[in-house]
Amino acid sequence: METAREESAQGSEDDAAQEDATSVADVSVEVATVDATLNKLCRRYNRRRRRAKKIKKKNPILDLQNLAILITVVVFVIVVIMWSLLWVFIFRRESNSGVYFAGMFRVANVEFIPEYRHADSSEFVSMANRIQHVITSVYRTSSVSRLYKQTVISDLSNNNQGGVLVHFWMIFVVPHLKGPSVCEDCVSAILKDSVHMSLKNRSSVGFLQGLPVDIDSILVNVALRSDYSSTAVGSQCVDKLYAGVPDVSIPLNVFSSWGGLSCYIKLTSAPGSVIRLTVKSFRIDPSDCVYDALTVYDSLLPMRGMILFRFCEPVSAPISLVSTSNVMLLSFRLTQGNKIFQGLFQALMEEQCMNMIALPAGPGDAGVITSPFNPSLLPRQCSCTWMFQMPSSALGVALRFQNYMLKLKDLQNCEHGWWKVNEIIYCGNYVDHSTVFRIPAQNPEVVFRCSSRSAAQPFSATYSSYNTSQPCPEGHFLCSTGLCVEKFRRCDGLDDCQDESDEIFCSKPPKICESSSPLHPLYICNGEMDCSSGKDEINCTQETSCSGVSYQCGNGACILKKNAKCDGLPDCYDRSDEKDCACGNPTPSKRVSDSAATQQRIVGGINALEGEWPWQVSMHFSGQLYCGASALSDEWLISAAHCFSKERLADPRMWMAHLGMLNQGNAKHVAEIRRFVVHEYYNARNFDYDIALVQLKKAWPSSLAQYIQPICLPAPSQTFTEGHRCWVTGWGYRSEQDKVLPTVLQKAEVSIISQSECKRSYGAISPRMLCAGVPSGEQDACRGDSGGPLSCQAHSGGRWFLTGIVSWGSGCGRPNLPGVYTRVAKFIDWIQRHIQNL
Ligand code: 4AZ
Repeated sequence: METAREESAQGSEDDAAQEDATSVADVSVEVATVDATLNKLCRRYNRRRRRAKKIKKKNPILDLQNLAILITVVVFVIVVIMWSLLWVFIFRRESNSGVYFAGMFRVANVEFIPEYRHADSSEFVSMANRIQHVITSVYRTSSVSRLYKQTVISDLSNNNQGGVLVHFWMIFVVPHLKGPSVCEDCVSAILKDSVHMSLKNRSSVGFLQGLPVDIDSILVNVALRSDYSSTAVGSQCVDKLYAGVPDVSIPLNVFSSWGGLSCYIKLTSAPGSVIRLTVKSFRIDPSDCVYDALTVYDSLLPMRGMILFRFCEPVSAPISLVSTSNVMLLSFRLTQGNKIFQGLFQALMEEQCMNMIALPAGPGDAGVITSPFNPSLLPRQCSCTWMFQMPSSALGVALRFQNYMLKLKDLQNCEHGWWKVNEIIYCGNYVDHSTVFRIPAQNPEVVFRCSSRSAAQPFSATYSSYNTSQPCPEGHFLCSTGLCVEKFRRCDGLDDCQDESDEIFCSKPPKICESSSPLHPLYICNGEMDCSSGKDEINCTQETSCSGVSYQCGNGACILKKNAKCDGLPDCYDRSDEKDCACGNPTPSKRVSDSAATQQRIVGGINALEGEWPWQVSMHFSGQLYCGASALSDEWLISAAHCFSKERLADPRMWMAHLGMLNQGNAKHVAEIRRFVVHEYYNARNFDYDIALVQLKKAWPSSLAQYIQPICLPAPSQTFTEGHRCWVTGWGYRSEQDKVLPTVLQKAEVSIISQSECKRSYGAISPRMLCAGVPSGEQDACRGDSGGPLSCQAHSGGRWFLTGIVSWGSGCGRPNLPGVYTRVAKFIDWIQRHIQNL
């Protein structure tokens, strides 16, 4: 076919060549008659066209080919045109994106005039122009000059340190590829360097083209374009309020008619004062600040480094917080709905926190020291000094804190307060119990500095004198928390010291069953027959005084039976112990072959069976398994705080919960997350309070009850004595060196380890922690299992309880280094405070 076409094309070319030769001869002969020649040429041209047509008719393939070429050319041209248009109008525009910075600095030696408060006054405009000009010339002569676009002065306010505080926006236009060249640190450094070069006489004020700028006050933060446009001059949603007279309350109310918008209120107060904001009530949908939020800034622009506090949950009891200087910004983000904020603000004169305290010699509390502005939240920056004077050198000062504890400072920074007590440095930390800090000196000086990034819980401490040679009264034991407890409480099975220091290294209490003296409380009604006569397990439903080892019924009465909850027997008079027990009872699954069930896997684990752990959840961050969790209800999961506490991990939109799953990727239900409730005392250094609740956006459908089921929460009194066997489950690594996660859910059997033994292994074990493992270490949890359950049954066939949450450990599967779990029984009140109707 192809050869035939080539041949015919060759033939026609020869004919044409022949004709051309003839025509040249013809023209040369008949040169006289032009008309005739033209006629002849026309005839010849027509003849040639007819012949060409004949050839084309003869060859339709050639026709198609030309058409194809034509179409290709047309399409190509269209694509080129469209691509050019796209590049010109979209990519070119997008590849030059704006980068926005919010900044502030103090202009010293300039007197503030009230007209500066109004952006439309000529005084503001003239001052703003001057500052704008200075900033512009700094950046126009810097390494980022080509990217710098403009500076907009947003606010001029009077400042407690004197001069004028300037808040400004800076805009850079950056081609995508050059993005990093306008990093926050670089932009900030350019301004600081310029001031630094002009510093004189060891002062912090440098002169930028005659403008006296305080280098210590410079702060530049990258910000959102939307923040710029919504706070810009002329925005509909910015309100400015001023408190000129101290202690006068000015009401602040925001209603849902603002719904769906980002609105701002800028507060300023007279120089020398600070601002106290009181939130009386705030009605929003709790959503981890994703949808509704009030963010309070210690500045007049939304600067990340100046966040004082974020309200992401509804507020019903008043909370107040205090700014560091005389400015504050409230940024409301409210979605549609009935959202209401009610509060007030007032100017307060700055406190000089310097106290001389002379203590009387007698016993008992002599007074109270508090954090500045208590009960307002602890400010971001503050300093207080207390100088105590004791009447005798034999006496020292005892400070009894409510929810706070001082610990010797180590290499790390203090996050919740920095203390200097007689030249020794301590860090403050929040705890959920009281502590006593003793200073064995006659005239100690105690200095406190706030050191948190945002406002924190306030503290107070009662002070009293104590005898330095005998801190506790006669017959008392000194706990590591500084508390004094009666000696007979040592080793009684109850955590009287709040840090178990009265319960560690106790010899195992003897089981004296025959004597008339009472049996150790550990053995009474713990569900195990400790005396052959069974006397330790009789009359367990009889009411007793309430304590940490008794079960509290719904009506408030307490019974001796420790594990009364959901054990199938109504023990409480009001039968409340058997209420809400639709949990921890997996539907029996078909038995799998023994070979599958005994296949050795991770740190002694084996494949779990379908439906065996229906509360097990796999938490995926950015599409990857990151942690485990357990279902508590159709809307709430429970996991470890460390899974969600870092900034990057705290965004619920990045997470998905996979429920009713045995093999990764085969979840019966995948749920979006509404919010995380991370324990407020979670300590990232030692993993104390490592617990978090996870609220799903939507409840999982009840039709999946066969595959997804909640686990039972233990009662606060629940005890599983050492050696009790439980199971840890998860899709975490199978060894420390493992690089591949298992597909099938793994389960490993581990034994509860006594707190004393756990402390022997690790030292710093808090009462909120629990160890479980096997001496060889062969069965253990590992990376990826965190947040998942340690499930325990009181007896075979009984319901399963969430005794622990996988938290930490030294490596995985190491001998005598068991897994450390969050002790869930310690958090029942906390869980119930956040999940009503559980
Ligand atoms: C972890 O990194 C982790 N062997 C969890 C548990 C254990 C160790 C590490 C316990 O998530």
